[in-house]
Amino acid sequence: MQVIGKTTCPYCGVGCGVDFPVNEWKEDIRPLENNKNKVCGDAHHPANFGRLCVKGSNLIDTLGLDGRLLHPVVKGKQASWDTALDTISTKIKQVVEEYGPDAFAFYLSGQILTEDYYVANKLAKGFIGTANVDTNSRLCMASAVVGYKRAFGTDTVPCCYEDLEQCDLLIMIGSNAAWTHPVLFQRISAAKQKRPEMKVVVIDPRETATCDIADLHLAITPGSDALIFNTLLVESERRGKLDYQFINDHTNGFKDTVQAARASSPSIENTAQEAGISVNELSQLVKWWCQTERSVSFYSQGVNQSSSGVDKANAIINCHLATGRIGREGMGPFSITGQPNAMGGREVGGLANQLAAHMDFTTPGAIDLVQQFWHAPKMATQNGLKAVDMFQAIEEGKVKVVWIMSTNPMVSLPDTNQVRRALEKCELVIVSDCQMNTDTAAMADVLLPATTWSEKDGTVTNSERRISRQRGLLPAPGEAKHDWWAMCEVAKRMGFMKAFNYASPNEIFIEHAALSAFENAGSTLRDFDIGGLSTLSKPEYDALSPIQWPVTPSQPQGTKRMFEDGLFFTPDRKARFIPITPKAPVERPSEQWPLVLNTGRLRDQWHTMTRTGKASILLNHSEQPYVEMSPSDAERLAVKDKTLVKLSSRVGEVLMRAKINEKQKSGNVFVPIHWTNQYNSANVISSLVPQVFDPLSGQPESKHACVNLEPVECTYYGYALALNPLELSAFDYWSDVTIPKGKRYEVAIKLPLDLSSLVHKAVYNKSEQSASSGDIECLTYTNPITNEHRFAFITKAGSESRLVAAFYFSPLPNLPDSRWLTSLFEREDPLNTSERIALLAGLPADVEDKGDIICSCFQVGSKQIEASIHKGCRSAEALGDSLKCGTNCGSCIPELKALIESTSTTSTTLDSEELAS
Ligand SMILES: Nc1nc2c(c(=O)[nH]1)N[C@H]1C(S)=C(S)[C@@H](COP(=O)(O)OP(=O)(O)OC[C@H]3O[C@@H](n4cnc5c(=O)[nH]c(N)nc54)[C@H](O)[C@@H]3O)O[C@H]1N2
Ligand SMILES: Nc1nc2c(c(=O)[nH]1)N[C@H]1C(S)=C(S)[C@@H](COP(=O)(O)OP(=O)(O)OC[C@H]3O[C@@H](n4cnc5c(=O)[nH]c(N)nc54)[C@H](O)[C@@H]3O)O[C@H]1N2
Ligand code: SF4
Ligand SMILES: [Mo]
Repeated sequence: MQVIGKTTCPYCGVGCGVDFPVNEWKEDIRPLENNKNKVCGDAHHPANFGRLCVKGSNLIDTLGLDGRLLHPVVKGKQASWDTALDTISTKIKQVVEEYGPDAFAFYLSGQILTEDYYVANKLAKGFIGTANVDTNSRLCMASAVVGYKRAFGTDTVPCCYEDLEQCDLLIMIGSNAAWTHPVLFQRISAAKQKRPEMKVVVIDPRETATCDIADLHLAITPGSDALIFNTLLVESERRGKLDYQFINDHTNGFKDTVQAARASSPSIENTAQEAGISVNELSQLVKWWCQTERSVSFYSQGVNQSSSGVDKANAIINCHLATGRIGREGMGPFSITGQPNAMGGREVGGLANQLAAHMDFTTPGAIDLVQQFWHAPKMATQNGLKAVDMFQAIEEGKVKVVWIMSTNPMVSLPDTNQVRRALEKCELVIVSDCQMNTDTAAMADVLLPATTWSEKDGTVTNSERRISRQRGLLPAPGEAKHDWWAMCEVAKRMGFMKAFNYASPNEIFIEHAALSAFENAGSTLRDFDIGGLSTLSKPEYDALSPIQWPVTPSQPQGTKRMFEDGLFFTPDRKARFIPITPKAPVERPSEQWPLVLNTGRLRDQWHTMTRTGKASILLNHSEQPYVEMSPSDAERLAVKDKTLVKLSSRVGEVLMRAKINEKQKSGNVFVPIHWTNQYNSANVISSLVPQVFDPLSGQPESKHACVNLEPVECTYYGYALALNPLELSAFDYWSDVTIPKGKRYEVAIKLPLDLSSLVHKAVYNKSEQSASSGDIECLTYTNPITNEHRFAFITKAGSESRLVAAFYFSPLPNLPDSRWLTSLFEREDPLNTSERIALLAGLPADVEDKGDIICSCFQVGSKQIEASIHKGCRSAEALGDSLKCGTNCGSCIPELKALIESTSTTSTTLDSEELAS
């Protein structure tokens, strides 16, 4: 009988419940290869009701131990936990004594559990005495937090997921939820299919997969969101749609706010022109907004990651307050969270400008209250350093010890060259990670092996305030330990025995819950109150069902929606309007840096790929980084599709492949954020983003940098496949594309080199395990007309020959499909004669070239889909019936629809690169 463990997905803030097949796993053995049991969506979890997206469905493929950090490392050498913990605690004590508590800093993550966060926050703010506790949520949620706090006096998401299904108008601002919150997007799509009268508007400079369900897409000039919402406010007033009762009874500051809105957005015509959209488009949004009571504004990084992100958030919230569309079914300003536990961090107070449990340093009496609760010897008394400031202070030598936990700032902070300089300068860099080789781990003095998803035990809070359990179902591999444990051990070594003597995450959680209710006057002072969970026994905690905070004696089953009573958490309990004067992004295009760089996410990768990069299936959708540009920019700059280009800004430069897309606005380019130096020859896109941030929230403007783009002449494009890792330093560009077995790289070479010596160097430099060159035969093929070159290295042993490595080069970037070659590494039996011949062609005549994989779940490629469309499949459902694509997680449905549209209007072109073998 199969035992199913219930846990929560470790990726996005939707927070889906996951059913995990537990008894397929044995102590220390991970039968990944034989494990046919996939994880499934938990049918009873209120976030997903059984659905999972493609990242969630493939979780098991990311659990292999390859690349896992399995023991502590101190100064490059394997060490015991004792040595590592002593090194850390001794150094923290020393710098704190010598330079004061602010010489220490934690840089945490919205991906640690609430219990981890709580321990870090307590140790730093109550025992070491510094508020230098910041997190990657600064790059993610900080503007949304400040927006809510300015308006409501508290950091509170008023809505719940049902509101997205119940509304009649959904405005999605700077969110590509089809790729970034896929299960929620599917819930929205299903609701819209049921009630086609429900309107969806997408506000995004790019036409994304999310536009698939949009009735209206406003492709605004980047950064012009606040103008649009000021217009909605002005027009709501002009058309008599304001809720004066609500404004009078429950808010302050309306008059100044509407005046500021009138000043910036005097007319629809004016705003349309400034925002780069048509008057008709904007009029349509205004009309729908004015006539639709049940409206939700759903916003994400296109709003937050801006130098005026807080103002954008308040411009949105103002419109909801003015129309009284908050605290009721199907309405409200809904900031969607990115990470699985960014919300938990916010609840704990794990940001440098928060104290604890929804209390700030400036909240009257809060420091004393927390000190009393923690019995804390040394309270921090004022805000600490926010992420970017923290890394600047490290470079300036003010912060001397930094403990980085569950985040990869060498990839994700803006201006990663600055981050490198800072970490090089820092006296002790501690990195807690589950993976050994990350760009940040490479900078560490002490590496601590962390347990990760499926091993960790604790809670996370999703975007609708719902607290769910992540459960430890697998044993910790090697010497990996829980993050909370490592911090408690350091705290104890620093002399704080009693306060950090937790035996389990349950003990930490109930303390956190008790603090939330401590002297909270029945939750009237602070809305974050989970006092109702403060007495959970271990079995109760282990069995905890998903529940939305607040959880109090009066709301023991949790709380779906906030502010239903119109009472906010300001001193007079009224919400505040904030007058907004829209500001343009800081960097302006110039002659030297003429293009606007926008960065964001892809459907199948998670951040810096340390986990999703392990699953070959998840690399099929996008194999390598690219810069997406409009056809007119490409023509003007003489850039051809798939060729190599150089992108540069005032702080860095990268090389990547061009992807020409008519959905990209001209003057704007888009680059995915995921690739790191572990997977690619130096293409970290954040190295181009300068450290510009919102002065109120400290959140970087990661969606708007100014860059130059130029073509890079290449003599050859190609790919390399090998059983063992290749030495690729002689290649100008390479990208590692994970395959089930062996290695595959996409490569490019600028100068004409001797290809034969290049490939021999690549194979022999590093593959000591492989047979010596005497046992390996190199087959070659050159086409003098097309200037294509192919090399296949096979073991010589006659009929037993197997593929060791293969290289394909062409002056053009279109190469034959390598899937068949890749599959040879997975095979048991040796190559037969016709296969040996086919090696140099890339594909035997009887194997189908599927094209780019569109449906990851069923591995269906674009060429198969196009063929079916030509045979008459004219809907996603029809394609699903014939090829199964889109019938599992549904993430590819927007792309299927796009293919139907493009294939139906254009005739297919034959791939000129296909070889007659
Ligand atoms: N597949 C996948 N899903 C993820 C993640 C992942 O790594 N991979 N990460 C998770 C995390 S932590 C986060 S924070 C979320 C982020 O989720 P999203 O915010 O949905 O994702 P992004 O791709 O960062 O950006 C969203 C959109 O903002 C647009 N944008 C850029 N500038 C502007 C502007 O000025 N105005 C407006 N209105 N839009 C603009 C971009 O074109 C982009 O399409 O995703 C979460 N989900
Ligand atoms: N240019 C640009 N930059 C961006 C963004 C953008 O849109 N554009 N988006 C920003 C946003 S919204 C975000 S959220 C960040 C994300 O950026 P990061 O936080 O830097 O990215 P991750 O890859 O999620 O890093 C998580 C790390 O934690 C490790 N890990 C996983 N589980 C555990 C665990 O349980 N314990 C420990 N100790 N480690 C663990 C992983 O292996 C990985 O190394 O990027 C930000 N940077
Ligand atoms: S939508 Fe996908 S990534 Fe997000 S929590 Fe659900 S399964 Fe995980
Ligand atoms: Mo994020």
